[in-house]
Amino acid sequence: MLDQLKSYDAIIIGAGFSGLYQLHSLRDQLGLDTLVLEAGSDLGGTWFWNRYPGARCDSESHSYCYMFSEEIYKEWEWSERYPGPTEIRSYLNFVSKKLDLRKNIKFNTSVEKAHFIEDANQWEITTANGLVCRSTYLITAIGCISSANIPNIPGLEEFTGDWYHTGKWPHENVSFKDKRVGQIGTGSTGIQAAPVIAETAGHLHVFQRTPNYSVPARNAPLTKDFKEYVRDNYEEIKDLVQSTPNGHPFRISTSKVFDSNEDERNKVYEDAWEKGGLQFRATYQDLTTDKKANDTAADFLKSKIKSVVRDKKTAEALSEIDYPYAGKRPPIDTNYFETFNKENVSLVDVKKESILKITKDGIQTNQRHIPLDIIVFATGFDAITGKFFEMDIRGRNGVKLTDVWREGPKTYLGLQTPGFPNLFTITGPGSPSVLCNMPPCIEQHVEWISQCLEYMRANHIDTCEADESAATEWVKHVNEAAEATLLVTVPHSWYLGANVEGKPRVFMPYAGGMNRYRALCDDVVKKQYVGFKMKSKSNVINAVTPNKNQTFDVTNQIKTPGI
Ligand code: NA7
Repeated sequence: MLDQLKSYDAIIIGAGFSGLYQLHSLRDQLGLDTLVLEAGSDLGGTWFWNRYPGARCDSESHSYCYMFSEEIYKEWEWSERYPGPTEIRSYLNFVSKKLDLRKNIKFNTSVEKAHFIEDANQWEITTANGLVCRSTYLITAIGCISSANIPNIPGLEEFTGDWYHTGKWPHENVSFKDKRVGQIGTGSTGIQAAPVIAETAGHLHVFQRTPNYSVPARNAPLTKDFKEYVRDNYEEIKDLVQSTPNGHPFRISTSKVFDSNEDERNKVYEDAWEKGGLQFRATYQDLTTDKKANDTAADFLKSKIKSVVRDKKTAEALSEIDYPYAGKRPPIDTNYFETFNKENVSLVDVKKESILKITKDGIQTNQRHIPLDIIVFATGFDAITGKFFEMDIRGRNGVKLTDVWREGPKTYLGLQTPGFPNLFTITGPGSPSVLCNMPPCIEQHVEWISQCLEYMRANHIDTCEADESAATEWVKHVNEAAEATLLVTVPHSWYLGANVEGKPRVFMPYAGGMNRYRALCDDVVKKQYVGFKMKSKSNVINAVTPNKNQTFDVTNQIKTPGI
């Protein structure tokens, strides 16, 4: 209770990639009195919670890191092509030590309420452990996939075995040795987890509702040469990740699928398959916008599944995919399809054999009872907005964020919501976020927010708040950008909120590309924060409403989605 009603310049919620950099930026570059509140007992954000078997980042390590400091970039050496949670946490600890960040972070401190107090022009934050404090600026750094989605399957409370959600994995070792394990879910997480669980489980039943495409990750230790390349080419790598639509360290091809004949195409796909990773979707520029073009990649990937999986029925169930490749988040894997050739692994095709309930010792389908010792829910997240809704956030006049976002998140640039002054949302809905490699998105948002606060302080501005009409225009544009792609054609995608019962079906991330988005945000700054209301005391200093031509002139460039 030491901090009862203590006031800070800025409070940041979350100590993952975004919270840590935002802290450094506000405290060390702007000199603001800044506090970070973190629910976990240590830093790491996503990587604090996601410790499930096989967990690994799908972005390549040399781009899944901060680039704001050349010194930090060069001092750290990644060991593998794709880093796992332990290495990422070590990296974040290294950064935190170097910048002395821990002293401004309160761990085990989960924010329950954040209310804007109009008279004081401050946010009042209340935490689950009884802390109440205030700040002028409130910045959410809560991640996009941090609210676990545990499906409402009847009977879970009767299950006498152990069960886990991958996104809230215990910190102590979970042994699958000789156990009968049921894994529900075959998204990016399930596809990573199954091969590792199968290594020791007595039997693994993978419950699949929707089959998924996957490309081999081809993870490997980084060679000495590659490490040298990374150290020697900091500027070049940084320019690359900041200039691509998806924030990854590779360019999307400028060729279109039907510029090549079938043999040439198959060679391109084969090479990409061998190379592995998310680069597969960069093989042609129209893969994510043209269904016919996409079909060629989809057919190639389906044929790969059939060539790997020996049991015909299983291969059929794994490859009967009725949506475009990369229409949902495209997973990458290490021996996922090969795992189904193991004696101790079987696929339960939930489309044909539906789950009726969980019993005290297993899962009852419409055809049989499957006895289980452990259930693993790899069932994803209430993505992007879920974590916001776990908190009671109220803006002007006590208006609740849940009410403003009831029909879908309403933001301007994913950075602010009208009616919520001085609340900034790093990688918030309406920004590229999950369609991109996260660290470059985070850095762009952190730097934009810091620049905005610097501007406010230099100009004696007390509040910055998204203009209602700017937010309306932006939401329209977010939809427009998504509709130019195949992403909106997949009805069961979590980008659309379709995985959570009762969630509005609205495409949440910005699909116009990170490079495009960065330019738009820079343009807003150049135009003196057009679309944001900047107020000093009661005087409006700047309330420029964007006009479409001025701000969102993107029509011929939005067909470059991040994913
Ligand atoms: P995802 O991609 O949302 O995958 C969740 C999986 O769980 C998916 O296969 C779902 O099937 C399945 N699911 C969800 N509810 C059920 C029920 N009730 N019954 C059967 N199957 C179910 O989450 P991930 O954790 O894999 O990945 C999230 C992100 O984390 C990922 O994109 C990376 O950015 C990292 P569905 O497809 O909905 O039919």
